Amino acid sequence: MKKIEHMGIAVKNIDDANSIYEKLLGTSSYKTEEVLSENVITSFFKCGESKIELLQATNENSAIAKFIEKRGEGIHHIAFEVDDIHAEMKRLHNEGFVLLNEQPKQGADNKLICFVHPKNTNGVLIELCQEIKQV
Ligand code: CMX
Repeated sequence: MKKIEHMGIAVKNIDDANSIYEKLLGTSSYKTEEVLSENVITSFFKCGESKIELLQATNENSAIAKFIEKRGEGIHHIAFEVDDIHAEMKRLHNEGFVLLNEQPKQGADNKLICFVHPKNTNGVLIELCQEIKQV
């Protein structure tokens, strides 16, 4: 794992949350993106080498909607940047972690991603992400 790439924060309203995080971080969101496969709208802020990702559900089937219903708004996941997501997935699987997808999938912000179930990571949802290199 190279570094914490971003922290994901589940929010009820992305516009309201954008205003709060713009004030907090002293900078504007550099990207807003809907991820259809995850049923979310995301907004990204740069903070030094790391990022903050705000996540709003687009429908009730979204993991974000379920999370907010159960636990309220707050930190939803920590994402670690990796060089080789296939190798890291294999390593974590062999270590006994439960991966939530068998193959990496396309996530927001030009990344291949894979989630690790929070039940084996002390209650924290972990994301692996690898930058998709443009050829
Ligand atoms: N962090 C910590 N715990 C979480 C969690 C999270 N983000 N989401 C759910 N949980 C906990 C719940 O509180 C619940 O705990 P208890 O059993 O103690 O009550 C348990 O996990 C099961 O919760 P659930 O509501 O029944 O949810 P599911 O089991 O259906 O799904 C999870 C949980 C993590 C498997 C699912 O949310 C998932 O697949 N997440 C990965 C995908 C995702 O989060 N996508 C949205 C973000 C996409 C992006 O970043 O672009």
